[in-house]
Amino acid sequence: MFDKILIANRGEIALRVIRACREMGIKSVAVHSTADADAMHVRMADESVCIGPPSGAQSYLSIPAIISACEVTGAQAIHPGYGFLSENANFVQIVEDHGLKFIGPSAEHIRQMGDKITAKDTAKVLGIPCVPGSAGGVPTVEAAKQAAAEMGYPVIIKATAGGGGRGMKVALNADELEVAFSTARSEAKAAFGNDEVYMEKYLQKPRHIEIQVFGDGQGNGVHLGERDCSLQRRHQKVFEEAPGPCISPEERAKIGGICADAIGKMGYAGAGTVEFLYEAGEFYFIEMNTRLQVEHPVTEAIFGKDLVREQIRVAAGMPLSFTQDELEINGHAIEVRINAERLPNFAPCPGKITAYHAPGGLGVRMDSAIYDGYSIPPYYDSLIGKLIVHGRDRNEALARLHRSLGELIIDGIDTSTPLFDMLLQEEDILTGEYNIHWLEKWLEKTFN
Ligand code: MV4
Repeated sequence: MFDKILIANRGEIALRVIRACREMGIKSVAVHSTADADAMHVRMADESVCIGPPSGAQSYLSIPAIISACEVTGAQAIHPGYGFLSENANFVQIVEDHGLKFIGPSAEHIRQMGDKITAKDTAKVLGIPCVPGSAGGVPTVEAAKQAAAEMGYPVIIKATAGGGGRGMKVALNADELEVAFSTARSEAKAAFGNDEVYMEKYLQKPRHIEIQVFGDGQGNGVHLGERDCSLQRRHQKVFEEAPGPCISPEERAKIGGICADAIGKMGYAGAGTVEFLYEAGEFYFIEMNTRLQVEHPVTEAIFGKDLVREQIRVAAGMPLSFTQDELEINGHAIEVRINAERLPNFAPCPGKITAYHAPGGLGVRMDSAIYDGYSIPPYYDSLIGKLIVHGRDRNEALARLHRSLGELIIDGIDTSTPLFDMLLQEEDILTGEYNIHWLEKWLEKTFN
Protein backbone atom coordinates (compact mmCIF):
# COMPACT_ATOMS: atom_id res chain seq x y z
CA MET A 1 0.00 0.00 0.00
CA PHE A 2 1.05 3.59 -0.61
CA ASP A 3 2.24 5.59 2.35
CA LYS A 4 1.62 9.02 0.82
CA ILE A 5 -0.93 10.19 -1.78
CA LEU A 6 -1.13 13.57 -3.49
CA ILE A 7 -4.60 14.88 -4.25
CA ALA A 8 -4.66 16.86 -7.49
CA ASN A 9 -7.91 18.66 -6.74
CA ARG A 10 -9.65 21.07 -4.37
CA GLY A 11 -12.96 21.56 -2.57
CA GLU A 12 -15.17 18.83 -1.21
CA ILE A 13 -13.67 16.05 -3.34
CA ALA A 14 -10.19 16.77 -2.01
CA LEU A 15 -11.57 16.39 1.55
CA ARG A 16 -13.31 13.18 0.51
CA VAL A 17 -10.00 11.67 -0.62
CA ILE A 18 -8.05 12.97 2.42
CA ARG A 19 -10.64 11.31 4.68
CA ALA A 20 -10.23 7.95 2.94
CA CYS A 21 -6.43 8.27 3.16
CA ARG A 22 -6.57 9.02 6.87
CA GLU A 23 -8.76 6.01 7.60
CA MET A 24 -6.32 3.83 5.64
CA GLY A 25 -3.26 5.20 7.48
CA ILE A 26 -1.98 6.93 4.34
CA LYS A 27 -0.45 10.43 4.50
CA SER A 28 -2.04 13.06 2.27
CA VAL A 29 -0.56 15.93 0.28
CA ALA A 30 -2.81 18.81 -0.80
CA VAL A 31 -1.90 21.03 -3.73
CA HIS A 32 -3.39 24.48 -4.09
CA SER A 33 -3.40 27.66 -6.08
CA THR A 34 -2.53 31.00 -4.46
CA ALA A 35 -6.30 31.70 -4.31
CA ASP A 36 -6.78 28.56 -2.21
CA ALA A 37 -4.14 29.17 0.49
CA ASP A 38 -6.96 29.30 3.08
CA ALA A 39 -8.94 26.41 1.64
CA MET A 40 -10.10 23.57 3.88
CA HIS A 41 -8.31 20.88 1.85
CA VAL A 42 -5.00 22.62 2.58
CA ARG A 43 -5.79 22.69 6.30
CA MET A 44 -6.99 19.10 6.45
CA ALA A 45 -4.14 17.44 4.53
CA ASP A 46 -0.94 16.35 6.26
CA GLU A 47 1.14 18.56 3.92
CA SER A 48 0.46 21.09 1.21
CA VAL A 49 2.24 22.56 -1.79
CA CYS A 50 1.34 25.78 -3.61
CA ILE A 51 1.37 24.94 -7.33
CA GLY A 52 0.54 28.20 -9.05
CA PRO A 53 -1.65 31.25 -9.58
CA PRO A 54 -5.46 31.20 -9.29
CA SER A 55 -6.44 30.09 -12.78
CA GLY A 56 -7.08 26.36 -13.00
CA ALA A 57 -4.98 26.19 -16.16
CA GLN A 58 -1.91 27.37 -14.23
CA SER A 59 -2.51 25.35 -11.05
CA TYR A 60 -4.83 22.32 -10.79
CA LEU A 61 -4.32 21.61 -14.50
CA SER A 62 -0.57 22.21 -14.50
CA ILE A 63 1.00 18.79 -15.06
CA PRO A 64 4.62 19.91 -14.39
CA ALA A 65 3.60 21.63 -11.12
CA ILE A 66 1.73 18.55 -9.90
CA ILE A 67 4.50 16.10 -10.82
CA SER A 68 7.02 18.40 -9.09
CA ALA A 69 4.84 18.49 -5.95
CA CYS A 70 4.95 14.67 -5.88
CA GLU A 71 8.70 14.71 -6.20
CA VAL A 72 9.30 17.23 -3.43
CA THR A 73 6.91 15.53 -0.98
CA GLY A 74 7.69 11.92 -1.87
CA ALA A 75 4.06 11.10 -2.69
CA GLN A 76 3.85 7.78 -4.58
CA ALA A 77 0.40 8.12 -6.10
CA ILE A 78 -1.99 10.80 -7.35
CA HIS A 79 -5.74 10.88 -6.84
CA PRO A 80 -7.25 13.22 -9.44
CA GLY A 81 -10.77 13.58 -7.96
CA TYR A 82 -13.25 14.55 -10.69
CA GLY A 83 -12.88 17.26 -13.34
CA PHE A 84 -9.42 18.84 -13.83
CA LEU A 85 -6.97 16.06 -14.85
CA SER A 86 -9.17 13.10 -13.93
CA GLU A 87 -9.85 12.01 -17.53
CA ASN A 88 -6.67 13.27 -19.16
CA ALA A 89 -4.92 10.26 -20.73
CA ASN A 90 -1.81 12.31 -21.47
CA PHE A 91 -1.48 13.18 -17.77
CA VAL A 92 -1.82 9.51 -16.80
CA GLN A 93 0.99 8.65 -19.22
CA ILE A 94 3.26 11.31 -17.72
CA VAL A 95 2.44 10.22 -14.16
CA GLU A 96 3.45 6.65 -15.02
CA ASP A 97 6.58 7.79 -16.88
CA HIS A 98 7.68 9.39 -13.59
CA GLY A 99 7.28 6.13 -11.71
CA LEU A 100 4.14 7.35 -9.93
CA LYS A 101 0.73 5.63 -9.70
CA PHE A 102 -2.41 7.25 -11.09
CA ILE A 103 -5.40 6.31 -8.95
CA GLY A 104 -7.73 5.48 -11.80
CA PRO A 105 -7.82 3.50 -15.02
CA SER A 106 -5.03 3.20 -17.61
CA ALA A 107 -4.31 5.95 -20.14
CA GLU A 108 -5.52 3.52 -22.81
CA HIS A 109 -8.94 2.97 -21.19
CA ILE A 110 -9.37 6.72 -20.66
CA ARG A 111 -8.50 7.38 -24.31
CA GLN A 112 -10.84 4.64 -25.51
CA MET A 113 -13.81 6.13 -23.63
CA GLY A 114 -12.87 9.76 -24.31
CA ASP A 115 -13.52 9.29 -28.01
CA LYS A 116 -17.28 8.70 -28.09
CA ILE A 117 -17.32 6.72 -31.35
CA THR A 118 -14.63 4.37 -30.04
CA ALA A 119 -16.49 4.15 -26.71
CA LYS A 120 -19.69 3.12 -28.46
CA ASP A 121 -17.91 0.59 -30.69
CA THR A 122 -16.27 -0.88 -27.58
CA ALA A 123 -19.59 -1.03 -25.75
CA LYS A 124 -21.26 -2.77 -28.69
CA VAL A 125 -18.51 -5.40 -28.95
CA LEU A 126 -18.82 -6.06 -25.20
CA GLY A 127 -22.57 -6.68 -25.46
CA ILE A 128 -23.75 -3.38 -23.96
CA PRO A 129 -26.98 -2.19 -25.65
CA CYS A 130 -26.48 1.08 -27.57
CA VAL A 131 -28.74 3.73 -29.12
CA PRO A 132 -29.31 2.85 -32.78
CA GLY A 133 -27.11 5.11 -34.88
CA SER A 134 -24.52 5.62 -37.57
CA ALA A 135 -21.73 3.08 -37.93
CA GLY A 136 -18.89 5.33 -36.78
CA GLY A 137 -18.35 8.89 -37.95
CA VAL A 138 -20.54 10.76 -40.42
CA PRO A 139 -18.18 12.72 -42.71
CA THR A 140 -20.58 14.56 -45.05
CA VAL A 141 -24.12 15.91 -45.12
CA GLU A 142 -24.94 13.28 -47.76
CA ALA A 143 -23.81 10.54 -45.40
CA ALA A 144 -25.89 12.20 -42.65
CA LYS A 145 -29.01 12.16 -44.85
CA GLN A 146 -28.46 8.54 -45.69
CA ALA A 147 -27.95 7.56 -42.04
CA ALA A 148 -31.05 9.51 -40.96
CA ALA A 149 -33.16 7.87 -43.66
CA GLU A 150 -32.04 4.46 -42.38
CA MET A 151 -32.66 5.07 -38.66
CA GLY A 152 -35.65 7.41 -39.06
CA TYR A 153 -36.20 10.90 -37.62
CA PRO A 154 -35.75 12.50 -35.16
CA VAL A 155 -31.95 12.17 -35.02
CA ILE A 156 -29.22 13.69 -32.89
CA ILE A 157 -25.77 14.69 -34.12
CA LYS A 158 -22.98 14.44 -31.54
CA ALA A 159 -19.28 15.33 -31.48
CA THR A 160 -17.02 12.31 -31.04
CA ALA A 161 -14.73 14.45 -28.87
CA GLY A 162 -17.74 15.77 -26.94
CA GLY A 163 -19.58 14.41 -23.96
CA GLY A 164 -21.58 16.01 -21.22
CA GLY A 165 -23.89 17.54 -23.79
CA ARG A 166 -21.48 19.82 -25.61
CA GLY A 167 -21.65 19.87 -29.40
CA MET A 168 -25.03 18.17 -29.87
CA LYS A 169 -27.76 19.09 -32.36
CA VAL A 170 -31.19 17.57 -32.90
CA ALA A 171 -32.89 17.33 -36.32
CA LEU A 172 -36.61 16.53 -36.23
CA ASN A 173 -36.88 16.07 -40.00
CA ALA A 174 -34.88 16.13 -43.26
CA ASP A 175 -35.33 19.91 -43.59
CA GLU A 176 -33.51 20.50 -40.30
CA LEU A 177 -30.71 18.08 -40.99
CA GLU A 178 -28.43 20.23 -43.15
CA VAL A 179 -28.24 23.12 -40.66
CA ALA A 180 -28.01 20.76 -37.65
CA PHE A 181 -25.17 18.86 -39.28
CA SER A 182 -23.06 21.87 -40.21
CA THR A 183 -23.70 23.61 -36.86
CA ALA A 184 -22.74 20.49 -34.92
CA ARG A 185 -19.56 20.19 -36.95
CA SER A 186 -18.44 23.77 -36.56
CA GLU A 187 -19.29 23.80 -32.82
CA ALA A 188 -17.33 20.58 -32.38
CA LYS A 189 -14.36 22.10 -34.22
CA ALA A 190 -14.49 25.27 -32.09
CA ALA A 191 -14.97 23.46 -28.76
CA PHE A 192 -12.69 20.44 -29.18
CA GLY A 193 -10.50 21.15 -32.21
CA ASN A 194 -12.03 18.03 -33.77
CA ASP A 195 -15.03 18.23 -36.11
CA GLU A 196 -15.79 14.54 -36.30
CA VAL A 197 -19.48 13.84 -35.56
CA TYR A 198 -21.71 10.76 -35.37
CA MET A 199 -25.47 10.28 -35.34
CA GLU A 200 -28.05 8.53 -33.23
CA LYS A 201 -31.78 8.08 -33.16
CA TYR A 202 -33.02 10.89 -30.86
CA LEU A 203 -34.83 9.55 -27.79
CA GLN A 204 -37.52 12.03 -26.82
CA LYS A 205 -38.30 11.42 -23.12
CA PRO A 206 -35.60 9.24 -21.61
CA ARG A 207 -34.26 9.13 -18.09
CA HIS A 208 -30.52 9.38 -17.40
CA ILE A 209 -29.56 6.17 -15.62
CA GLU A 210 -25.92 5.44 -14.88
CA ILE A 211 -24.39 2.22 -13.61
CA GLN A 212 -21.52 2.38 -11.11
CA VAL A 213 -18.87 -0.17 -11.99
CA PHE A 214 -15.53 -1.20 -10.57
CA GLY A 215 -12.75 -3.24 -12.11
CA ASP A 216 -9.78 -4.74 -10.29
CA GLY A 217 -7.52 -4.56 -13.35
CA GLN A 218 -7.17 -8.37 -13.18
CA GLY A 219 -10.21 -9.24 -15.25
CA ASN A 220 -12.84 -8.96 -12.52
CA GLY A 221 -15.68 -6.46 -12.67
CA VAL A 222 -18.57 -5.67 -10.35
CA HIS A 223 -21.48 -3.24 -10.47
CA LEU A 224 -23.04 -1.20 -7.68
CA GLY A 225 -26.41 -0.60 -9.24
CA GLU A 226 -27.67 2.58 -10.80
CA ARG A 227 -28.18 6.24 -10.07
CA ASP A 228 -30.97 8.27 -11.64
CA CYS A 229 -29.50 11.65 -12.58
CA SER A 230 -32.28 12.86 -14.88
CA LEU A 231 -32.77 16.15 -13.02
CA GLN A 232 -30.32 18.39 -14.83
CA ARG A 233 -30.09 22.00 -15.94
CA ARG A 234 -27.90 22.73 -18.94
CA HIS A 235 -26.25 19.33 -18.55
CA GLN A 236 -25.43 20.04 -14.90
CA LYS A 237 -26.92 17.52 -12.48
CA VAL A 238 -28.71 19.03 -9.51
CA PHE A 239 -30.46 16.09 -7.78
CA GLU A 240 -29.38 12.45 -7.95
CA GLU A 241 -30.75 9.32 -6.35
CA ALA A 242 -30.06 5.63 -5.90
CA PRO A 243 -31.62 3.26 -6.56
CA GLY A 244 -33.43 4.64 -9.61
CA PRO A 245 -37.10 5.06 -8.72
CA CYS A 246 -38.20 3.28 -11.91
CA ILE A 247 -35.66 0.43 -12.08
CA SER A 248 -36.71 -3.06 -10.93
CA PRO A 249 -34.34 -5.50 -9.23
CA GLU A 250 -34.49 -7.69 -12.37
CA GLU A 251 -33.57 -4.82 -14.68
CA ARG A 252 -30.75 -3.80 -12.32
CA ALA A 253 -29.31 -7.31 -12.19
CA LYS A 254 -29.47 -7.63 -15.98
CA ILE A 255 -27.94 -4.31 -17.05
CA GLY A 256 -25.56 -4.32 -14.06
CA GLY A 257 -24.38 -7.82 -14.95
CA ILE A 258 -23.75 -6.78 -18.56
CA CYS A 259 -21.68 -3.76 -17.42
CA ALA A 260 -19.73 -5.73 -14.81
CA ASP A 261 -18.86 -8.41 -17.38
CA ALA A 262 -17.76 -5.76 -19.85
CA ILE A 263 -15.51 -4.07 -17.28
CA GLY A 264 -13.96 -7.43 -16.42
CA LYS A 265 -13.35 -8.29 -20.09
CA MET A 266 -11.74 -4.89 -20.68
CA GLY A 267 -9.34 -5.45 -17.78
CA TYR A 268 -10.50 -2.09 -16.49
CA ALA A 269 -9.00 -0.84 -13.20
CA GLY A 270 -10.85 1.32 -10.71
CA ALA A 271 -14.15 3.19 -10.64
CA GLY A 272 -16.21 3.86 -13.74
CA THR A 273 -19.70 4.93 -14.67
CA VAL A 274 -21.57 3.56 -17.66
CA GLU A 275 -24.18 6.11 -18.75
CA PHE A 276 -27.46 5.09 -20.32
CA LEU A 277 -30.60 6.69 -21.57
CA TYR A 278 -33.57 4.66 -20.33
CA GLU A 279 -36.87 4.79 -22.16
CA ALA A 280 -39.81 2.38 -22.36
CA GLY A 281 -38.01 -0.25 -20.31
CA GLU A 282 -34.87 -0.30 -22.48
CA PHE A 283 -31.32 0.83 -21.70
CA TYR A 284 -29.26 2.59 -24.37
CA PHE A 285 -25.54 3.20 -23.74
CA ILE A 286 -24.38 6.76 -24.47
CA GLU A 287 -21.00 7.29 -22.76
CA MET A 288 -18.67 5.96 -20.10
CA ASN A 289 -16.96 8.16 -17.50
CA THR A 290 -13.60 6.84 -16.35
CA ARG A 291 -13.51 8.68 -13.02
CA LEU A 292 -15.17 8.85 -9.62
CA GLN A 293 -18.31 10.97 -10.04
CA VAL A 294 -19.62 13.85 -7.97
CA GLU A 295 -22.70 11.81 -7.07
CA HIS A 296 -20.85 8.68 -5.88
CA PRO A 297 -22.03 9.15 -2.26
CA VAL A 298 -25.59 7.99 -3.01
CA THR A 299 -24.12 4.67 -4.14
CA GLU A 300 -21.86 4.55 -1.07
CA ALA A 301 -24.90 5.14 1.15
CA ILE A 302 -27.06 2.32 -0.18
CA PHE A 303 -24.24 -0.23 -0.47
CA GLY A 304 -22.30 0.81 2.66
CA LYS A 305 -19.01 0.83 0.71
CA ASP A 306 -16.23 3.43 0.57
CA LEU A 307 -15.56 3.87 -3.15
CA VAL A 308 -12.44 6.00 -2.69
CA ARG A 309 -10.91 3.30 -0.50
CA GLU A 310 -11.61 0.77 -3.26
CA GLN A 311 -9.99 3.05 -5.85
CA ILE A 312 -6.85 3.31 -3.72
CA ARG A 313 -6.74 -0.46 -3.10
CA VAL A 314 -7.06 -1.28 -6.79
CA ALA A 315 -4.37 1.27 -7.73
CA ALA A 316 -2.07 -0.39 -5.20
CA GLY A 317 -2.64 -3.76 -6.91
CA MET A 318 -4.95 -5.15 -4.23
CA PRO A 319 -8.22 -6.91 -4.94
CA LEU A 320 -11.61 -5.28 -4.39
CA SER A 321 -12.72 -5.74 -0.78
CA PHE A 322 -16.07 -7.26 -1.84
CA THR A 323 -17.54 -9.57 -4.45
CA GLN A 324 -20.75 -9.02 -6.43
CA ASP A 325 -22.56 -11.53 -4.21
CA GLU A 326 -21.68 -9.57 -1.10
CA LEU A 327 -23.27 -6.38 -2.42
CA GLU A 328 -26.76 -5.64 -1.21
CA ILE A 329 -28.86 -2.49 -1.45
CA ASN A 330 -29.98 -0.99 1.82
CA GLY A 331 -32.63 1.70 1.49
CA HIS A 332 -32.60 4.79 -0.66
CA ALA A 333 -30.28 7.81 -0.95
CA ILE A 334 -30.64 11.27 -2.50
CA GLU A 335 -27.98 13.90 -3.15
CA VAL A 336 -28.58 17.56 -3.85
CA ARG A 337 -25.81 19.77 -5.17
CA ILE A 338 -25.38 23.03 -3.34
CA ASN A 339 -23.97 25.67 -5.66
CA ALA A 340 -22.92 29.25 -4.95
CA GLU A 341 -25.51 30.51 -7.41
CA ARG A 342 -28.38 32.97 -7.38
CA LEU A 343 -31.82 31.88 -8.55
CA PRO A 344 -33.64 32.12 -10.87
CA ASN A 345 -30.78 32.47 -13.36
CA PHE A 346 -28.19 30.40 -11.51
CA ALA A 347 -25.70 33.26 -11.77
CA PRO A 348 -22.43 32.38 -9.99
CA CYS A 349 -22.33 33.98 -6.57
CA PRO A 350 -18.86 33.81 -5.03
CA GLY A 351 -18.15 35.74 -1.82
CA LYS A 352 -17.65 35.43 1.91
CA ILE A 353 -19.62 32.96 4.02
CA THR A 354 -20.65 34.80 7.17
CA ALA A 355 -22.33 31.85 8.89
CA TYR A 356 -22.37 28.11 8.23
CA HIS A 357 -24.24 25.36 9.98
CA ALA A 358 -24.24 21.86 8.50
CA PRO A 359 -27.23 19.58 9.04
CA GLY A 360 -26.68 16.32 10.88
CA GLY A 361 -28.46 13.41 12.48
CA LEU A 362 -29.28 9.91 11.29
CA GLY A 363 -28.85 9.35 7.58
CA VAL A 364 -27.40 12.79 6.79
CA ARG A 365 -24.01 13.43 5.18
CA MET A 366 -22.78 16.88 4.24
CA ASP A 367 -19.71 16.86 2.00
CA SER A 368 -18.40 20.39 1.79
CA ALA A 369 -15.14 22.29 2.15
CA ILE A 370 -16.72 25.56 3.26
CA TYR A 371 -16.45 27.04 6.75
CA ASP A 372 -17.55 30.09 8.68
CA GLY A 373 -15.59 33.09 7.34
CA TYR A 374 -14.42 31.30 4.16
CA SER A 375 -14.39 33.31 0.95
CA ILE A 376 -15.46 31.34 -2.12
CA PRO A 377 -13.03 32.31 -4.86
CA PRO A 378 -14.48 33.22 -8.26
CA TYR A 379 -12.06 31.09 -10.30
CA TYR A 380 -13.52 27.59 -10.03
CA ASP A 381 -16.88 25.87 -10.45
CA SER A 382 -19.76 26.84 -8.22
CA LEU A 383 -20.26 23.52 -6.36
CA ILE A 384 -19.73 24.27 -2.66
CA GLY A 385 -21.33 21.25 -1.09
CA LYS A 386 -23.36 18.10 -1.46
CA LEU A 387 -26.09 17.11 0.95
CA ILE A 388 -26.66 13.37 0.90
CA VAL A 389 -29.53 11.76 2.78
CA HIS A 390 -30.18 8.07 3.31
CA GLY A 391 -33.40 6.44 4.47
CA ARG A 392 -34.98 3.00 4.65
CA ASP A 393 -37.01 3.86 1.58
CA ARG A 394 -37.49 6.75 -0.85
CA ASN A 395 -40.14 8.49 1.24
CA GLU A 396 -37.93 8.43 4.30
CA ALA A 397 -35.04 9.85 2.25
CA LEU A 398 -37.32 12.64 0.96
CA ALA A 399 -38.48 13.47 4.49
CA ARG A 400 -34.88 13.50 5.67
CA LEU A 401 -33.92 15.80 2.80
CA HIS A 402 -36.70 18.20 3.79
CA ARG A 403 -35.68 18.06 7.44
CA SER A 404 -31.95 18.55 6.78
CA LEU A 405 -32.47 21.41 4.31
CA GLY A 406 -34.31 23.11 7.18
CA GLU A 407 -31.22 22.80 9.39
CA LEU A 408 -28.73 24.00 6.78
CA ILE A 409 -27.50 27.58 7.17
CA ILE A 410 -25.20 29.21 4.62
CA ASP A 411 -25.24 32.99 5.05
CA GLY A 412 -23.41 35.72 3.13
CA ILE A 413 -23.90 34.29 -0.36
CA ASP A 414 -26.80 32.97 -2.40
CA THR A 415 -27.03 29.23 -2.95
CA SER A 416 -29.20 26.85 -4.93
CA THR A 417 -30.86 25.40 -1.79
CA PRO A 418 -34.22 27.22 -2.20
CA LEU A 419 -34.63 25.22 -5.39
CA PHE A 420 -34.72 21.97 -3.42
CA ASP A 421 -37.37 23.21 -1.00
CA MET A 422 -39.47 24.03 -4.06
CA LEU A 423 -38.80 20.71 -5.77
CA LEU A 424 -39.91 18.84 -2.65
CA GLN A 425 -43.38 20.38 -3.12
CA GLU A 426 -43.75 18.87 -6.59
CA GLU A 427 -45.86 15.76 -7.05
CA ASP A 428 -43.61 14.45 -9.85
CA ILE A 429 -40.56 14.65 -7.59
CA LEU A 430 -42.37 12.96 -4.73
CA THR A 431 -43.47 10.11 -7.02
CA GLY A 432 -40.22 9.94 -9.01
CA GLU A 433 -41.97 10.60 -12.30
CA TYR A 434 -39.49 12.78 -14.14
CA ASN A 435 -37.24 12.55 -17.20
CA ILE A 436 -34.24 14.49 -18.56
CA HIS A 437 -36.43 17.42 -19.65
CA TRP A 438 -38.52 17.74 -16.48
CA LEU A 439 -36.32 20.26 -14.63
CA GLU A 440 -35.80 22.68 -17.53
CA LYS A 441 -39.54 22.66 -18.25
CA TRP A 442 -40.35 23.23 -14.59
CA LEU A 443 -37.84 26.11 -14.35
CA GLU A 444 -39.37 27.65 -17.45
CA LYS A 445 -42.92 27.54 -16.08
CA THR A 446 -41.92 28.46 -12.52
CA PHE A 447 -39.63 31.41 -13.18
CA ASN A 448 -40.81 32.79 -16.54
C1 MV4 B 1 -29.13 11.86 -26.26
C2 MV4 B 1 -30.43 12.35 -26.04
C3 MV4 B 1 -31.45 11.81 -26.78
N1 MV4 B 1 -31.20 10.85 -27.70
N2 MV4 B 1 -28.92 10.92 -27.20
C4 MV4 B 1 -26.86 14.90 -23.34
C5 MV4 B 1 -25.58 14.74 -22.64
C6 MV4 B 1 -24.90 13.58 -23.23
N3 MV4 B 1 -24.32 12.79 -22.16
C7 MV4 B 1 -25.95 12.84 -23.97
N4 MV4 B 1 -27.11 13.68 -23.99
C8 MV4 B 1 -28.24 13.29 -24.63
N5 MV4 B 1 -28.07 12.33 -25.57
C9 MV4 B 1 -29.95 10.43 -27.88
N6 MV4 B 1 -29.72 9.49 -28.82
C10 MV4 B 1 -30.62 13.35 -25.06
C11 MV4 B 1 -29.50 13.83 -24.35
C12 MV4 B 1 -29.80 14.84 -23.35
C13 MV4 B 1 -29.63 14.58 -21.99
C14 MV4 B 1 -29.12 13.36 -21.53
C15 MV4 B 1 -28.94 13.13 -20.20
C16 MV4 B 1 -29.31 14.09 -19.28
C17 MV4 B 1 -29.81 15.30 -19.69
C18 MV4 B 1 -29.98 15.56 -21.04
C19 MV4 B 1 -30.50 16.79 -21.45
C20 MV4 B 1 -30.66 17.02 -22.79
C21 MV4 B 1 -30.30 16.06 -23.75
